[in-house]
Amino acid sequence: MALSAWAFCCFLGGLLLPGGSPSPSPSSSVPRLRLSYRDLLSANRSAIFLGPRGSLDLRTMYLDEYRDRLFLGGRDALYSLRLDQAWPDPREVLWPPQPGQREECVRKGRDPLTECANFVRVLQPHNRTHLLACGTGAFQPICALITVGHRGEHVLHLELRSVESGRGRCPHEPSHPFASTFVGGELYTGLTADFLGREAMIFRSGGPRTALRSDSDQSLLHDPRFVMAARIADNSDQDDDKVYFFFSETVPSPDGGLGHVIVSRVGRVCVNDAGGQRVLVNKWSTFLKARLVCSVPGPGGAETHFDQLEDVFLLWPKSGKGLEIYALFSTISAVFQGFAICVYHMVDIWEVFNGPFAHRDGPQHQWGPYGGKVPFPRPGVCPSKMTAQPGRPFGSTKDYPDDVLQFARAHPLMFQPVRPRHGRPVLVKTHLTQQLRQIVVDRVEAEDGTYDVIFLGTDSGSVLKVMALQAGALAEPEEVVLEELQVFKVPTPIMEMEISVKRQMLYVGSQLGVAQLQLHQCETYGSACAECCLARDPYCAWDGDSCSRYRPSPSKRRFRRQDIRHGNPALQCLGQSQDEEASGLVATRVYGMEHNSTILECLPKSPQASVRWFLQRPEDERADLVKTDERILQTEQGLLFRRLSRLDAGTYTCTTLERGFSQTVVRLALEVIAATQLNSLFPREPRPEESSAWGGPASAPPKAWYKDILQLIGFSSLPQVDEYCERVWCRGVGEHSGFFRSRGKQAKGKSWAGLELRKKVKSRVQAERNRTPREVEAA
Ligand SMILES: *[C@@H]1O[C@H](CO)[C@@H](O)[C@H](O)[C@H]1NC(C)=O
Ligand SMILES: *[C@@H]1O[C@H](CO)[C@@H](O)[C@H](O)[C@H]1NC(C)=O
Ligand SMILES: CC(=O)N[C@H]1CO[C@H](CO)[C@@H](O)[C@@H]1O
Repeated sequence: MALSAWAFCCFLGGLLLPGGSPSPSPSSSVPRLRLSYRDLLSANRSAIFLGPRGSLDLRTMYLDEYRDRLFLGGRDALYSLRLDQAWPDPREVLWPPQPGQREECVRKGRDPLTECANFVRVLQPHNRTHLLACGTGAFQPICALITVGHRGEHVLHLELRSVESGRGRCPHEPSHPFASTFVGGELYTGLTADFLGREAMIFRSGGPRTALRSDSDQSLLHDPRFVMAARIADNSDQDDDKVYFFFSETVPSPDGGLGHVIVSRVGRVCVNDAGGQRVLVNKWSTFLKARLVCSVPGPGGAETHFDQLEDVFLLWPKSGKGLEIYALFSTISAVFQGFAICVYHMVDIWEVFNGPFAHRDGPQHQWGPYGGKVPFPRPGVCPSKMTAQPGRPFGSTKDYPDDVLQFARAHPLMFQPVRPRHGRPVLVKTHLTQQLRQIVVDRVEAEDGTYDVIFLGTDSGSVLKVMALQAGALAEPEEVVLEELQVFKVPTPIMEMEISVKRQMLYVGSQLGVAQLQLHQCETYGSACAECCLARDPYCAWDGDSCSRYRPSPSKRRFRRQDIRHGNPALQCLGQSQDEEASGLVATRVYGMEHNSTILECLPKSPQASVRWFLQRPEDERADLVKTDERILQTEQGLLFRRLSRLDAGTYTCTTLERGFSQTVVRLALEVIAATQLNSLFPREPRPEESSAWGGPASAPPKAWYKDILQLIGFSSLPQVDEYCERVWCRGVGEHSGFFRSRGKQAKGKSWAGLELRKKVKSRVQAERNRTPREVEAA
């Protein structure tokens, strides 16, 4: 009774705890929900494709929303999966290197297993029936057309006649950073295009036009790591379309010292660039780049920079302008390892490219804004209606005056850097046990606003689902980690992530294979309004019966309960509470042996909740907070008794408190078996042939408690004995350390009861099952 009164008090937010000091509520950067690989599979939240050989050695992925298919590029093979039905109906096409090339590759000293194969790294839509695929070809890149059929057909076929050299279109190395995009029949790539991986360039090829490349003497690119390439229309004039590249570079230290620093860049070229006529022949004449800054302002103007670009996601607006670019950065500082997410507005990038060019008089000089006269057409501007004015016939970059091309060649860098929205990251993550590799963002409409849900792929095969809540332009964003999803069974870096908003799915690729993951599964959060509300997942809302997918409806009637900003169930779920029901939870009977150790398990769904244990002894009126000491420890798994005393018997209630909301998770009635009882039950090891002795006069166990045990276990369900033992009662000494280690914690308790007892109970139960029903009745 006292317990439910307490729960009621806290439910209303007035927080005064009866006795004991509350454990501090863990920060919200801890995932509120952690789902294991097995959890995800068994709930149908995810499905995995590893190919016929158990690993694809995946390098690239192309999500084809038009055809409802997912194409995968692996080692010596390509795959096609159907997305429009439950069964993906996988198709495979084998594509090894050209004859003799594998041997040639090995002969040149490359690794036969990890390098001398055809790793498919390019999959781009060629036309309505074909894809362009390129692979490393065992260090001799090759490209080919792949017949994939019209929409509705499911074919996959390599056009052998189309196989040709892929030099410039695909790197030689299987893993070197690389970006490509296919625009107007031509492939744009950012890569190192030679065998030694030294000649970095942006390359365009594949169409009727002559191939175009970066000028190598110019050192436009310093050891670049390309992350992404995409066509972005600057305005409605197609002539002005550009392909943007996102990458990081290693440049000489700006202070003129000997060292090098890493900086991140956005670079661009005009789609209609044709190179120069006398200068920059077959070279880019419109290439420009600018620095992307992502830093946290510190005291006294010192800034912590996140300079290594890891991944980029383009968040296209539903309509019109306003492209936003989400970028994931890391630091490579020796002091600490951290990650940051910065958001850039495309308009800010344009502004920087329209601003001053960076200039310096010589390598030893400081960079400054170029102050002289800039020639016309302005370098970096695409030939279009704007440049082709009467009397100024600049219809192609080949018509550009030499001074324009010379200027472009000498000034590829903009003076201003691109700064992120609000001037700082939306999210900073330090002290992570894992590294972040990939980012995907979904803009979700919820009851109280629009939220960007960020999916982060880690290097340990998991995906974090995160929000950065911004209360105002100046306020520090609040990080909310909704879920941590262990997508792959073994730790493996996530290399590719694609979102299908249409299907509400995320496609997650690692070297092993690909996982299809639902963006949300609202029922996982629980079956109470408060649980749904505490989850703060903008995809989900309480509909009166269950936690289900939230869909914005035009009518303003408020029948959906959701509170993303505050996650306050007290306001949302008044009259919807199921807490009373929970406090009426029937206690489960559990047993522990005197002088032995035991654990009362309580695993709250949310690690953000603080756990409290209450004990009501048989003679007590009310429940009191359990006092912990060296003998009784509160662990992440539950209440651990290192040495059980008879006085510990009673009803234990595990409650959680989260955002002022309290819940009963479990109720356990602990009975303590006296050491003397134990001996009388199992005087000697029973053997199968002695089974009829069970219940017989010779060894009749006089106490009633064993019946309870067997009732709990159930005669007919022997496998549950193990499970039961595992959970509450008898755990082997060797097993318990693994149990804790798997959850990243070390328990202090060493002695565990029950390995012996478990064996005994098992053989007893086995014997019981072997008996005929009549024998049971007779007993
Ligand atoms: C998962 O999907 C399979 C096949 O579609 C179905 O048989 C099974 O019941 C589903 N399981 C759950 C928990 O939804
Ligand atoms: C796509 O390109 C291939 C190769 O050039 C060609 O054979 C095929 O007819 C094209 N398909 C369509 C629909 O244009
Ligand atoms: C498995 C185990 O540790 N059992 C112990 C339980 O307590 C009794 C009495 O102290 C011991 O004899 C058992 O060895």
